[in-house]
Amino acid sequence: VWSQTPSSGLAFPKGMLWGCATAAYQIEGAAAEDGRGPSVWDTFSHTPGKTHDGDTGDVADDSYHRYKEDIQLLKALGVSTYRFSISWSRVFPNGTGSLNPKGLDYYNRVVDELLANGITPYITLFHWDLPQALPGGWQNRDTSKAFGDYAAFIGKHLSDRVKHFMTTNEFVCFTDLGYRDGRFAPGLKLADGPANQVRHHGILAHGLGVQALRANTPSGTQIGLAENANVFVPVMETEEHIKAAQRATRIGNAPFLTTLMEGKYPEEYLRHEDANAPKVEPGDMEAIGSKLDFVGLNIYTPSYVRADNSPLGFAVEPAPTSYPHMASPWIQIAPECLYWGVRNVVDLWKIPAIYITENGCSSDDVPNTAGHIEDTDRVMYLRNHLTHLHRAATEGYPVKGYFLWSLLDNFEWADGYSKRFGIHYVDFKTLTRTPKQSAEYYRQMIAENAVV
Ligand code: GBH
Repeated sequence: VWSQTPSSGLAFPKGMLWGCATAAYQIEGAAAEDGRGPSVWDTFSHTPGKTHDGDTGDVADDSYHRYKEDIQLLKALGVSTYRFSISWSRVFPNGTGSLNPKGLDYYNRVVDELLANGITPYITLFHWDLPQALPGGWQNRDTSKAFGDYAAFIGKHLSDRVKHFMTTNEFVCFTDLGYRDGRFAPGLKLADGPANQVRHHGILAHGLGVQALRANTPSGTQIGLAENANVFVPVMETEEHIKAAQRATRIGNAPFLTTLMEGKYPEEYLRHEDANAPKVEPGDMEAIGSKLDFVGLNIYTPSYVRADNSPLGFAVEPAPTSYPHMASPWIQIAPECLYWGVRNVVDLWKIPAIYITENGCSSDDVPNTAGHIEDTDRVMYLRNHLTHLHRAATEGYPVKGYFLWSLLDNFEWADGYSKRFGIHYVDFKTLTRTPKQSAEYYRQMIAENAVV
């Protein structure tokens, strides 16, 4: 129920969806319970030196046992939707082959509990926790096929109640960061050729996943993905720099979103990679270019770009060291990224529906003596980003919903528990959840359907 009288002038269009996002390995815990098989993130986090303080997702937020409590937190916020991911190896401990019925049961219970509380589930099939048992991981083309089979199974078993699916989350994080930089699981540092092949298997998995979902869900099921497209903000809002930002968006996302949207690798990318370009088999590009019902954008921070006379016609401006950032140094605060992130991709590719599938930030949250967490920096971050999203929505860009990252403090990958992204504070000793000031802010915003 949207209020008709927002206290600010910044009301969102009626029907705008508000939600929170999480991911399985970051919140569930119960890593070895009820037949779950290990994922590459279990292996990686248990390898000395790979995560902050050797933190692992063994317990995380224990949401596997506390999901009902977490759904009550969502309900108290008044959200209409919740984006969460399925742990592939909880359902198929070996990635392929035999089902773990208790794994599927868990997600059935989560979906039913959400629906009973009036919250619409949005499911991500893959948020980086690849089953460890799949030989060669994303280096092996068979993994893309295994993903298609897994997608078909989930589609078949959940689409009676779930109407929105995302195939994968953030290609660059499970391909380049895992296989080229080695900072994420599985921690490899491959050369360009094999690393580009890993990228190809990632987007192929998405494509096969879309095809499998289409074939195994009722028509009308909405299928998309969640992608951290690089966002380029023009240094000034003038025509030449706006065009430069668009060119940068196309080239700066070449092997991922651009290839999905155009159904082929851009010539510029193939020329640049030359002998290291990925090997493509017949049918791959057709799958990869599958039509999507929506594109989900995970947006935290952009790059500034200006027009220039170089062959590509743009230059990215590096941030000076004085540029302000949140608790995670990579989150440089540039709220316009929510506007330009949406505008650039819609102007380029005429996408019919956009969701912000993640936006949020880390903060050095510390409970005060009364136990309150006054995360005024997170509130500042949210208010300013939402103001720019409001601009996109009111200019007619098809923004359908917004998912705040994250519902809870959780396992922040290589940063372990040292970075808190939640609007609920989690005491990682007692696992108690406490709403932060930002939760109160978000609840009010949702109630008014307006920036407050
Ligand atoms: C998203 O990743 C993820 O989808 C989500 O799981 C995650 O919790 C959330 O955002 C917050 O991070 O430290 O300079 O080496 C965002 C993509 C990739 C951004 C890794 C930070 C490390 C930068 N992230 N990157 S640095």
